[in-house]
Amino acid sequence: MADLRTPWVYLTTPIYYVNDVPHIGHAYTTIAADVLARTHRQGGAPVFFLTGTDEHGQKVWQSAERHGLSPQLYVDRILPRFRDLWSRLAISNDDFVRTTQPRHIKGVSEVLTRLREKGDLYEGSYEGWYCLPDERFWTDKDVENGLCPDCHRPVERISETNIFFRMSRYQDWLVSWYESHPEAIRPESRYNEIMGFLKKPLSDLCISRPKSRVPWGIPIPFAPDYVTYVWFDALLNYVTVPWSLGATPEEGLSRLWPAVHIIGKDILTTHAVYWPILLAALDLPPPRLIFAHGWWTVDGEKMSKSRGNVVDPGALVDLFGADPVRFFLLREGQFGQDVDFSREALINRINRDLANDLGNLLSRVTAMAFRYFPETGVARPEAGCSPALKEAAEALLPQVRLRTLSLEFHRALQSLWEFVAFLNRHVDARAPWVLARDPALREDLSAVLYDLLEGLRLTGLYLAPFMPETAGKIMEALEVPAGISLLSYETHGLPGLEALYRVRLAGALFPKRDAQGNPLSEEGEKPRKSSSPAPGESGTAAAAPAKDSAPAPAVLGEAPAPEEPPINYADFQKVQLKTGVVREAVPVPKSKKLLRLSVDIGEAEPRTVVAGISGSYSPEELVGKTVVVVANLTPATLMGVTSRGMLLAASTENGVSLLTVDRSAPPGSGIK
Ligand code: ME8
Repeated sequence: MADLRTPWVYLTTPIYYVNDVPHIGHAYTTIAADVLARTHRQGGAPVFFLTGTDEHGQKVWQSAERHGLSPQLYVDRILPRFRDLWSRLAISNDDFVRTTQPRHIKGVSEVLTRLREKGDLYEGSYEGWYCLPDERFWTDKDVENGLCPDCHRPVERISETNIFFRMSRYQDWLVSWYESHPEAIRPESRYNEIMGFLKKPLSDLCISRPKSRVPWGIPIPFAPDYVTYVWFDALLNYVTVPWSLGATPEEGLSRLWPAVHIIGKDILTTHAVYWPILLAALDLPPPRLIFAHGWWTVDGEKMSKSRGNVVDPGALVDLFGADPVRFFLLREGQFGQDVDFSREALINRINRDLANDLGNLLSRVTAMAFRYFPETGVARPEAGCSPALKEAAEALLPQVRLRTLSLEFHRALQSLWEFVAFLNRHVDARAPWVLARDPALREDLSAVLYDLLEGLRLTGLYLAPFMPETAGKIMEALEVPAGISLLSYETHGLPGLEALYRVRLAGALFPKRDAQGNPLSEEGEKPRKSSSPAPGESGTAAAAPAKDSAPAPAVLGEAPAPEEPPINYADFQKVQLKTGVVREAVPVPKSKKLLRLSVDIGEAEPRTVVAGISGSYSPEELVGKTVVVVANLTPATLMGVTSRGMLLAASTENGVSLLTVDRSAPPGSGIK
């Protein structure tokens, strides 16, 4: 076989059936491919990213019938739902294939002719079971209790003459190819699944359907009574498009081939068995990589129309915007494993990761730069950025890219958020507002702000493939020349690159959301009036209650409920409040909410404090933070750890927000 390997990155998604509208599963695959495409482009590689729609076959034909439309009119009407969604989700595909396009039909006819000439097709009669939803045949030994072994829906008995592709001929070749290329199917569990499947003898593939039964398909040039089987037609899109791009098919393909196919686990067999065999029959090398990701369920259940729980990505974009949806889908689960969707999880991610960690950072830092250096801007110090920033950037940011390139999207985002946490700690630890009070410390103040602005620029650069619009807004606030997607890691990834920052004030990047997902006004972010948080909420005073999930104690500082008598000042003085600095934070084993903190409150040894805040804070972001501790509370043992203090925090609809001090105060300062 010709070796057609090139530096091009050719990326594909499945082409989706247009018998229904798109849902989050479709969006998931397409967003993942988009992030990969954008990351390659920022790395300087030429990319061809293809997605599209699968428009033939019995399912589409039957949907059209149900709607009283011709199949062509029907698919033309559904198509904009996909196209519009991709444009609203900022999908940067280079081409969009429809299997009803003349270029694709021409390519499929060409393949059929070539295979026939090669002797890989034959006419045979078939009697067996047929699964309509999967559009595939099964033998007696496959079918149990009249159900499809794949989707478990009823199968029909069918007997007909058809055209077959000699797939079995290539089985030994495929097995030995996979044996020497175990990296060709990812994750590894899917590779093992296919190797297991290939232990059984392969049947030949029936690639036609009689027109009398399925009239909606690509005609077979040498068999006028038949149309092409929809899967055979669909798989070929990955070559018919590049074929159509060159002066000759070979020239068009030779730039791009072989492709990286990102698919869901449901269509692994067609892609990892039928497809490479079809390619081999066409004398083309197998795909570079087939990555089969996991399945989205909704609140723990399969997504289906009959359950009425299909999540519409368009509605999510309407409410939350494209970037939060893109971020959530790739951050929430491991690509390759199944993931569960819940609105609550989405809102938590928006409030915590996006609004608190990233949005607040940008608005705080730009506000300070704007306020303290309105005339001159923040210039790069002579020595460049600090070694601390350099070290954090060099340790974490290349991981973002490497992990994305190996399709470990959630880990890539974890690394990026570790960098954001580092920047937040830098703000707390260097307290620019304290430096700003002393004119002698002006240079220090400028250097700290420069670090933070550079950190934000680098965050924007590495965030761009995941959240292009947000990255653009960050760059706009920093007044870095626009065109973020054109910025490359190589030339723009160095910490200390920008000479001067004249920032603009950044508005809130992400408004916080209430439980329904509606944006919260400042008002809405005030603590609720109830004096005891709902069960399961982390609670306001952050010392954990006796059990992990029990309600937390009442909120300190809230107005007492009317029936409670007021306390006098002497009562209040009984509570010993002190500032503390968190030195260490680790999860309490087997607990969902508890963190074990080591808090320096100015005593000989730091105190161990157990706090039910892990739903709202990650351990890393706590280290270095100044907190307010109730120091004279009777010790309590929680999940086997004795807590000698309690942290104060405000309770919001979406978790807790720790109390801290407005200006720096040494550990152990008294609070009145
Ligand atoms: O199978 N979770 O099209 P299709 C995650 N036309 N991903 C999901 C998902 C879910 N719950 N549901 C769907 C077809 N997907 C054929 C493909 S390719 C030559 C022909 C995604 O509209 C996932 O990528 O049923 C899955 O493989 C694809 O949508 C199936 O889309």
